[in-house]
Amino acid sequence: MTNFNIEKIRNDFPILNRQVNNKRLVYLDNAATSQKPNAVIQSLNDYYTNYNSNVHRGVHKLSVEATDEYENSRVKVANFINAAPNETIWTRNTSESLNIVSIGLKEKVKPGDNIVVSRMEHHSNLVPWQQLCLEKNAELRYLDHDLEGRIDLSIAKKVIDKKTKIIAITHMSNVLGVINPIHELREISKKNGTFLVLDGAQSAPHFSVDMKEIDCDFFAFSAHKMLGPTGIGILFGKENLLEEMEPFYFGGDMISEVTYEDAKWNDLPYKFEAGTPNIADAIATGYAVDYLVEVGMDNITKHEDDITSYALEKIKELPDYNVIGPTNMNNRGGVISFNHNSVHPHDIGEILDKYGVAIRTGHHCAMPLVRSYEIVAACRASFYLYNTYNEIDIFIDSLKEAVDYFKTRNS
Ligand code: 7TS
Repeated sequence: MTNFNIEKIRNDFPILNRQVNNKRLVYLDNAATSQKPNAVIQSLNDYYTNYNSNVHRGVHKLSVEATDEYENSRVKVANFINAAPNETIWTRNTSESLNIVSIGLKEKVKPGDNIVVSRMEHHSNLVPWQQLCLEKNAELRYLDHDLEGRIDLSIAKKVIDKKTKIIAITHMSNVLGVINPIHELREISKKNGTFLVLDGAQSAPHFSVDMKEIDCDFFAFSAHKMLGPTGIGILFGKENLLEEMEPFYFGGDMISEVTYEDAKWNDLPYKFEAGTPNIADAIATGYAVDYLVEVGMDNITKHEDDITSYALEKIKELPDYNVIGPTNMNNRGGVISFNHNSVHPHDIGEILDKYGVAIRTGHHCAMPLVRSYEIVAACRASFYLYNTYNEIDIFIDSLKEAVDYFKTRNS
């Protein structure tokens, strides 16, 4: 694997040297947010130290520099997903991106229509559609999946019909780790003339996504899950659809002309970017993208597949632990949810923390999904480019220790 040097990569992330409870940090909560390399941290410092200024306004040097960096970063993100810069809108996060789409498509949905989602959506890609259906007296329909999270396409063909206006689905589940069959769903959506909205929060950081190839109408993701800062997200939308859509926020920068009576909207993408944007974090996102491109998305996917497969086999060997989601590597990413038969997920999470191992426990913002497995919470380990086999070994050993701890305590 060219350019994939795990030691070098780890050296680029200062936080990975941190001690937690006198142990070296093993960070396995990447689905929640990723760590940041020096290049991203330094770009924030550089902006505030050397050229902090507002964008699209002044003719002075600092404003020109800030505007150039800000727009250059948009081009980097657009290239990263193979889209045009004017189809690449800065938002706050995936949640905001999806809300903008749901509000923008509101007028397309009439009483009696339906919107189709999967049963594994993060609340960000469920609640906006639920609310839209309630408001419009439309029906929210679900795509069923099997125990491992595989969507049944034969059922999907029946659920999606001519009354379906929107299919909104996660590209990869943040709980099950399953990668959904979006190409097949695109075909079904085309036959029925529906919009396809993808939640790319867990896909864009981990494998290469190409808007032209996927051919979705909208795609939402967050910089903080792909080595970038918090507070900045991206919404891709096809140009003709964004042109048609009404803006969500009104104010500075999103207008081309204002009179006392009315206003005209600015060109794309500015129509959707009211007010002073999150300049520093948008710029830093460009440096995150540079980093991912330099390492190579295919190398990252391969590395994650290798360690996920290793971790999956090890968890499966542990007595009384059960994997929730696919138990093989077909169409799955580096997220593994699991539980123990008798120890509560929060207790496991706390014991792991004593070993410096950070995992997430809870409902993972997918309450209906977690409940459908007749559990209230799950443990989740999620991996990224800087995780190592050695870290997986530490994680697995600490899972054993957690059970031993509770057995001894309760005996
Ligand atoms: N969609 C998916 C699939 C996600 O995993 C998340 C965040 C979001 C949307 C929302 O992203 P945000 O940046 O707007 O918050 N997922 C998680 C998680 O799994 N644990 O913490 C956040």
